[in-house]
Amino acid sequence: MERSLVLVKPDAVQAGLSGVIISRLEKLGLKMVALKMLHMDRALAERHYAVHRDKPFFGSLIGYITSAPIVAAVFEGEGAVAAIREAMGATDPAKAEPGTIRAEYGLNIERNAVHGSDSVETAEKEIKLFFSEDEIFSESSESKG
Ligand code: IDP
Ligand code: MG
Repeated sequence: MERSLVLVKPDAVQAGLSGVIISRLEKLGLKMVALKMLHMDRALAERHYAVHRDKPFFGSLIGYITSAPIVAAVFEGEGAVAAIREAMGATDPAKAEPGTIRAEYGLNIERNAVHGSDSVETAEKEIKLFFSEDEIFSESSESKG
């Protein structure tokens, strides 16, 4: 089953929006199969955002994402990646569709409340950075009873 990694970013956790954001994703009909709060260290942040290493905003992004705890979750369901990207809205909250999570809760293009994997392949890699298989409670992997 398709999975996506979601991060509630430091600005949203600090603002008390973790529950609201998780709830909105659950209402898409996706199943939350993993959840944890953590404070990302530099090494994890640089691996998670490796694709942006050469961007001018990379240093600031790493500083921001490691500045305070985040909430990490895995959502599972058909079309999970695209459904979550649509619910999040565009990277820049100012350009995000009204009613999307970033339009409602994002502060600016960097502090934009939420991360969601951009493809099924990326999701698989990202999930491995944050969760071990025994922390993921999907029907396909739950045989412990
Ligand atoms: P995405 O999160 O919508 O996939 P990406 O382009 O992959 O957007 O960028 C990753 C993250 O880097 C964004 O969510 C945002 O926090 C930050 N970011 C992206 N573009 C900029 C920018 O132009 N200035 C500052 N931060 C940015
Ligand atoms: Mg991206």
